[in-house]
Amino acid sequence: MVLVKSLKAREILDSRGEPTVEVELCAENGVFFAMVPSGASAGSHEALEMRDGEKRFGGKGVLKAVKNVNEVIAKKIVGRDAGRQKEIDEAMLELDGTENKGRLGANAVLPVSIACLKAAAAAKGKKVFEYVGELAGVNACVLPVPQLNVMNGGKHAGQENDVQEHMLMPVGAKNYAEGLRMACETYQALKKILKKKFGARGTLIGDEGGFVPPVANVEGRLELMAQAAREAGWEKEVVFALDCASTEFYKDGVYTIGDKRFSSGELADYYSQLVARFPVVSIEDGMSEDDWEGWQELTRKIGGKTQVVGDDLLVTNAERIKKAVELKAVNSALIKVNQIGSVSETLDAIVEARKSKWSVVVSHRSGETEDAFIADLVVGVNGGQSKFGAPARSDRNAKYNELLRIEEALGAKAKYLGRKFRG
Ligand code: 2PG
Ligand code: MG
Repeated sequence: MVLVKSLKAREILDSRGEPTVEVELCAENGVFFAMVPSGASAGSHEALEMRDGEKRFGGKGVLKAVKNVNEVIAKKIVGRDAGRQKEIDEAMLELDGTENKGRLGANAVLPVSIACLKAAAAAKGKKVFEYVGELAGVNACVLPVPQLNVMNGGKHAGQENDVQEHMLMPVGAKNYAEGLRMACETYQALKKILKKKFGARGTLIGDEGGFVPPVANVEGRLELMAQAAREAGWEKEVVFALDCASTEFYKDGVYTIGDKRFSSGELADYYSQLVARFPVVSIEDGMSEDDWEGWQELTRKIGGKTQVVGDDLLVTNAERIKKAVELKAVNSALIKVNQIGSVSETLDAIVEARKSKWSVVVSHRSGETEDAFIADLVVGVNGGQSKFGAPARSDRNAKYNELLRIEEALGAKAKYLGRKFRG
């Protein structure tokens, strides 16, 4: 039992210099903080991120969400046992009373939910990942195979009709720390190649710390990544993943990448060619958020060998995951805590995905903070894969570094799935 003594929210900045919510929770055993991330290529089925819409911060202030924590949520949560995660989350859901947290804002509910979890973990003398494991009913010991976004495109790089993320996965490593080193060495080799080829313009970076060189097409970017892996000496150890974020380049039944236009079927064929030509083992958001038939076709065509990950399609929502299971639309779920807005509902989504033996990828947002909770979450649920951006900028490295600490704490118990990253 650990009583919440007080709850206070404030407006802070995220990695893009835009406002977000931080909660400071005072419990009997100390003070605990939680911060909310924010997406740029957000799906339309996500829980509501409440923005003020007033002049300050170009409409992006979050003082309404802050007020909702301080004046509405605090009344309901102060005096409760932070160790009763489900009850805390349900109380907030009831208070909100909408389908999408439209009254309070997911950015008000989520940090309270996470701060309670941190307080409860500390009260039990557990590390956060261990306590997540207890909540999820698993023996938390699996370090994720990271997907590291080393080349940014699309909305994260100020470009239109473009694939968003080009990622490295160090599947040939024997543990997480070694995998991180392989990825970093490849990232640094890529930086050298880009500098040589394009000068200083080649190593500018996007929102998630990946490079944004003047290479407009996916094939060109993957070739450069392959060259970097070769030069770093990790050609055999490193494979690739893409997040196309295709909702951003879909309109009226047509997908447009650069100057090429595709129907869903043609796009699925294009991805088939890509995975045949490059060591691409995972494709996220290959189809748009409501193009269920496109998703089915894609999974039929490449899902046997390739991980087909739903992000904007599923929005960490157990109900949408159930529908995707029924329709055989994907074989993997991306998990983002702020898409659904509470710890309990995030765990429900993971349980739903696991029932069908899908793989699970725990993900950051393009707008992040120094809060490393998602590193604890991915190990806590034995997620097996993470997506935390490039190994650059402290908003991303806060997570990578937390995973190093967790692997060290687990010692001989730590597992790394490597080539069996899909579980
Ligand atoms: C995504 C995310 C994170 P955003 O599409 O998977 O990489 O981007 O947070 O902008 O939605
Ligand atoms: Mg995505």
